[in-house]
Amino acid sequence: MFNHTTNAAVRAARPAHGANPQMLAEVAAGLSAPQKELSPKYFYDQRGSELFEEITRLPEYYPTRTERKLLQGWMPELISQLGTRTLIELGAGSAEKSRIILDAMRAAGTADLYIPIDVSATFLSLTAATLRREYPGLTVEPAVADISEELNLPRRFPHPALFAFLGSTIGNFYPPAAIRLLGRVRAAMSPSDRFLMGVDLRKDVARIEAAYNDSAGVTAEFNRNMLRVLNHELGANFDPLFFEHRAFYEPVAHRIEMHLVSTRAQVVTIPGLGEISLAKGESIRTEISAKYDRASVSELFDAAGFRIEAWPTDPNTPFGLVIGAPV
Ligand code: SAH
Ligand code: AVI
Repeated sequence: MFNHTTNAAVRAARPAHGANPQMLAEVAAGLSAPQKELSPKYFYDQRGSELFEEITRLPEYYPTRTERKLLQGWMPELISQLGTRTLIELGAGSAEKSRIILDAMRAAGTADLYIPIDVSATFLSLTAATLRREYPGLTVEPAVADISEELNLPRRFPHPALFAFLGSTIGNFYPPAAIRLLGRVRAAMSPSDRFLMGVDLRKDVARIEAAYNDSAGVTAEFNRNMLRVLNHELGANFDPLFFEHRAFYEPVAHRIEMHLVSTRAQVVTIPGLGEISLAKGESIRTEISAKYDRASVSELFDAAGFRIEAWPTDPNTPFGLVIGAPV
C-alpha cells in the first residue's frame, strides 16, 4: 500500500531500539506521502480491538447487526449442504458472528477445526481460549498473521473448508491489495472449499456517514487509538488531544475515509524515523472503508479467481453476504 518516496517532512535519525523494523518502514513511507497515511491494521492493539467491539454495538453502526441477521438466516442450510469441516476466518476479532457458523457446523456434526486469523495477537488468544471452552471437541488453532502479507495457514486441514471474511473488512483494503488478498485465499483453497465474504453495500450517504461519526464518540476514540499504538510500539510522542476525528464519504471511489486532523501546527518525533511536521488542518488518512455493489464485487471476484455462487442481501439495510466458489 505504501511505496512513496521520503520527503522533507520525515528526517532521518537513529534507528528505534526494539521497534519492529517493518512497522517503522511502513510508517515512514506512509507519513512521507503528500497525503499522510497509516494502515488501519494499526488500530488493533487490545484497546483498539475492544473499541471496535464497542462500535459494533452502537445504534449508528448498522453493518454488524445486519450481517449477523443474514448469517442467522443462511448459515444453517449452507453449512449442512456444504458439510463444512474447517472454518478459516480472516480478521476474526472476537469471533462473535463466527459462532453462528460454528453452531451450524456443530448441528451438522462436522465441526472439526476453527482457524481464526488476526493481527491482534492478545485479543486473538483470548478469543481462542473462550471458543475452546464453548465448543469442546472443536480444535481451535489461531494464527497470528498480517493478512495483507500472508495467511499463515497450516499445510493441511480437513475439507471442505469455509474461508470467511466478515464485517466488510475487505473494504479496508485498496483494490490492488484486496485482489492480492483474495488471490491468496483462492490459492489456499481446494475445489470443495468455499469463500464467504461480508460486504457493505452502497446506500444513502447520510446513513453511511452516521455509522462512522457516532454521537457517543467511540469511533473518534478508535481512530485516535492508532496514535497510542504508534507511541507504544515505536516510542513516538503523538498527543492524541491535538488530533480530531474526521470521517466522510468519498463518492467517486465509493468509500468512507477516516482521517486524523492536526488541530495545530506540530512536530512529532518517532525514534528511528525522525521528526514529522504537521500543519494545522493537515490530516493523516487512517482508513478507507469501501462500499460495494454487485458489479464491483464481481470485478473483485473475477480478478481473484472466484465465481459468485450466492448473494443473499438484507432488504432493509443494504449489506451482502457473498458466497464464492473457486474457478
Ligand atoms: N470479523 C470481525 C472483526 C472485524 S474488525 C467482525 O466482523 O466483527 C477487523 C479485524 O481484522 C480486527 O480483529 C483486526 O485486528 C483484524 N485485522 C485488521 N487488519 C488486519 C491485517 N492486516 N491482518 C490480520 N488481521 C487484521
Ligand atoms: C473493520 N472494518 C470493516 C470497520 C469498517 O467499518 O470499515 C472498521 C471501522 N472503522 C470505523 N468504524 C468501524
